[in-house]
Amino acid sequence: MSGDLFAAERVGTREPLAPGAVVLRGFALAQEHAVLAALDAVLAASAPRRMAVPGGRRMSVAMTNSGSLGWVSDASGYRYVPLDPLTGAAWPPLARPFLELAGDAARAAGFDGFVPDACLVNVYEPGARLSLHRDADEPDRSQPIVSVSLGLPAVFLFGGMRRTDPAQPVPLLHGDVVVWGGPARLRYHGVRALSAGVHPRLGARRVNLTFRRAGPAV
Ligand code: MD3
Ligand code: FE
Repeated sequence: MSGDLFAAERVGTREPLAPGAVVLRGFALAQEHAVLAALDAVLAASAPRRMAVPGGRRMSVAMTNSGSLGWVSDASGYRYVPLDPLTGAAWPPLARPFLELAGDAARAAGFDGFVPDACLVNVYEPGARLSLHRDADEPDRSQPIVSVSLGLPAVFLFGGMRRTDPAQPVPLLHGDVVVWGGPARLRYHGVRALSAGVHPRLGARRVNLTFRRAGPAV
């Protein structure tokens, strides 16, 4: 019960991380059920899979996509593609609850008119992590990225413009949304190894949605 009381206190607050980057606590909770239903449809159509990276290893995070473009990685590199290589079909489309949440969060962070064309869905099981990287595969850097955390809690690492810059740990809970753009768009970031646990709706998993504009600038 006390957990719910603390949760109610965080929801609706905003925490600036740096110019261009803000955490909107609990921002996805108002549309939680519609967003989770849309997520279920994506997971059923294009199963999450641990992709290979150049060099041959596989990522510990399983990934899938929604939208007209999806991010993939294999031995030959990273890119956005219109078809799921596993099914040969288009990625499942961006459902209205996804588009509304992404647009509303971007607007709340000061980025009006954000219309994503890609949503990368990251599925973490305990132990899965994302090492420090930048999101630099999108040609239109004027557009922000909107990140939605669902399921088990995680510690996000918010770094600087160089890989070796110190990274600030940011705990992210179910329903938290992070928007980053402008001067923060190319900062290094990562996610610490997920701790064990069970979330009432998502089980022993964390799911992160990142909404992006991956196509050419409009
Ligand atoms: C970047 N996903 O898919 S997004 C990714 O939680 C990715 O799965 C992470 O990085 C995840 O590429 C984290 C959240 C995020 C938050 C704030 C940032 C990324 C940020 C600030 C600056 C740069
Ligand atoms: Fe990233």
